[in-house]
Amino acid sequence: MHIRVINPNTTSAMTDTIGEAARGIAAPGTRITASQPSSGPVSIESHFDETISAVGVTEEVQAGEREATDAYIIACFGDPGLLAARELTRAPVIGIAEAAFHMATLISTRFSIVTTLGRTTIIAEHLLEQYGFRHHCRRVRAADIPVLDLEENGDAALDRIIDECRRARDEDNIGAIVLGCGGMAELTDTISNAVGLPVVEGVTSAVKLAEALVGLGLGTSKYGDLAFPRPKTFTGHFEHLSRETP
Ligand code: 2AL
Repeated sequence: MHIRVINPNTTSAMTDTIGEAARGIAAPGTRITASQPSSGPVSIESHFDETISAVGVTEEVQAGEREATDAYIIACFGDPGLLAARELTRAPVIGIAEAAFHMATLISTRFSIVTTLGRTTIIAEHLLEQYGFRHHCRRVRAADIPVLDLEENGDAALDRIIDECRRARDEDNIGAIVLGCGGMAELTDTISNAVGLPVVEGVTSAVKLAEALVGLGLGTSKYGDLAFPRPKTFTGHFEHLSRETP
């Protein structure tokens, strides 16, 4: 089984972290390719960053389609480009936010999310609404760290995340914590040990869900809205995406 894990930002150190976390949890027969767009933001912490990064995500899926790829993971907590990516392949495509939400509801009645910057909490809140998980989540919290601090100031970032997770444990009446950034992929055990609650992380959750879907023979439905996009003309910067109408 070959899973392509796409880091939607262009920081290769974070792509490496994500790839290592995915390989660390994958079943023996699973091969992980970790990739990132060639262009785009170095971190994703705004609506603008998300929109631009989604184009890169679709390009990475198209690259995956040129080789044998059994499943895709979008390893940013806003799941940028998720539905567009699903239109481009028959393989399953899993976002790390939706993966973590599903896993957390299987082991707890209520969870809180601990993410990076305060301004990104609205992105997680929108996804909770969109995916139907709003009533499972007590609170979306921020450790108030820029995404790249996870790579550049790892120890200080970890301390702030643990502090916020302890506040969530003590104040939110929850059973589990969801980590809200792809760059937190390797912190699960450390945080769980420090906080004493189950900690759910999206990259590792998505790998296990992808393996389950592929094992079940399930891929993205090509009926209805997730069918391949209709061929059409694209102009200007996106002209290369044009396809002839059959
Ligand atoms: C993210 C993420 O997972 N990767 C990134 O660059 N930005 N989202 C977040 N809330 O920190």
